[in-house]
Amino acid sequence: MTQAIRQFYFLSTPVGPLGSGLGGGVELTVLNLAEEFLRRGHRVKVVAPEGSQLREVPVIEIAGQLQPTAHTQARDTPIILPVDGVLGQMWEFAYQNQLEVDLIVNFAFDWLPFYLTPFFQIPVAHFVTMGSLSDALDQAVEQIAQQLPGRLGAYTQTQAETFGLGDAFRTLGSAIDLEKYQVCLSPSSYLAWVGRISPEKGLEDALEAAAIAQVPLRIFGKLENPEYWQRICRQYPQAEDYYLGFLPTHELQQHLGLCRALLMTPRWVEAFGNVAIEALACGVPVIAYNRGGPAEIVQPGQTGWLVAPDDVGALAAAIQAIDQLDRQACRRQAERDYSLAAWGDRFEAWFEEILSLS
Ligand code: HBI
Repeated sequence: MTQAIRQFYFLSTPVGPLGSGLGGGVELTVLNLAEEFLRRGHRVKVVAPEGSQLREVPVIEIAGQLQPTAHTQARDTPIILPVDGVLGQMWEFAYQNQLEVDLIVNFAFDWLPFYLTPFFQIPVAHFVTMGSLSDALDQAVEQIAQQLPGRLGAYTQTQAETFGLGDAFRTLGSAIDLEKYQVCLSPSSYLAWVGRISPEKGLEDALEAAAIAQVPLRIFGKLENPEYWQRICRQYPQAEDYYLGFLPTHELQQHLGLCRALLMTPRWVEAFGNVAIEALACGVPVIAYNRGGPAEIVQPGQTGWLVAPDDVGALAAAIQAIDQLDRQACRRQAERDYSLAAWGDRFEAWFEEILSLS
């Protein structure tokens, strides 16, 4: 059945311009979904802070003060709306122009878009990009779950469960452009760890497990927290030599493909964990704590191992059992579950369901 052509506004995160990296994983999500929907013939415009770049995706740039990031605040933080903040300006634009589109999709992890939803004539869908972080947002999400069922989307079930709202969320997973990743079936001797170098990502556990297993490690990622990195290097002097920097996808996937396995050691509930599917796309199995998004991605004994969270000894034992895993099966799983086409179908079905109810 040919899909109806629809018109969308995608309202991006207010914490930074798209392309700046400040928006983390949600930048990739907005870019990939907009490109996939344009490929399908839909009309998409991304509303985002000024300075946003999105290749050939139409962007409506909005001026205003950037929104403070939610993931560094306490649970009981009051709602913050800076004077002339970009978040308010983005939603003012959406409200004034709502009749131009069939559906508005929110990608901001902020209170305002949820609060405003019932006042719009046009339906607003919310793709929630992190687990529960604040009481204010939890309440706003719960309001939507009760008043407008079907309007909430998330990456994974474990992420959705942090809100304690039963099956109020539709889980959409994530995707990557598989053509950018080549399979490597003959790895070298080292393991990989990929991610922002920041406490919640648990890099020291990967270093400890690699030391116990006596296997070298390669570290890739943004040096987000320098004082934390200094602490790591004092505790594990070899970390300096292991660190290869924050690489663009093309170079990262070349290094990643040469790894025997990727170690994922998240301390928090990782909403998804795109690095896991990047590794699988290169034929690299994933050894991860059984927590958050990676726990829904890894197929134990096939494409990786899941171990008890924070159990470094169990990580080391899993490293000894890498050879039981199948690198071809890793690539096959990426193609089956994490292609842009499969992911685009899931979003299209979600949006059609909302539009059929509106
Ligand atoms: N904080 N206030 C706020 N709003 C966001 O949209 C937001 C954030 N922190 C992090 C973030 N988005 C993204 O990096 C994650 O959603 C992936």
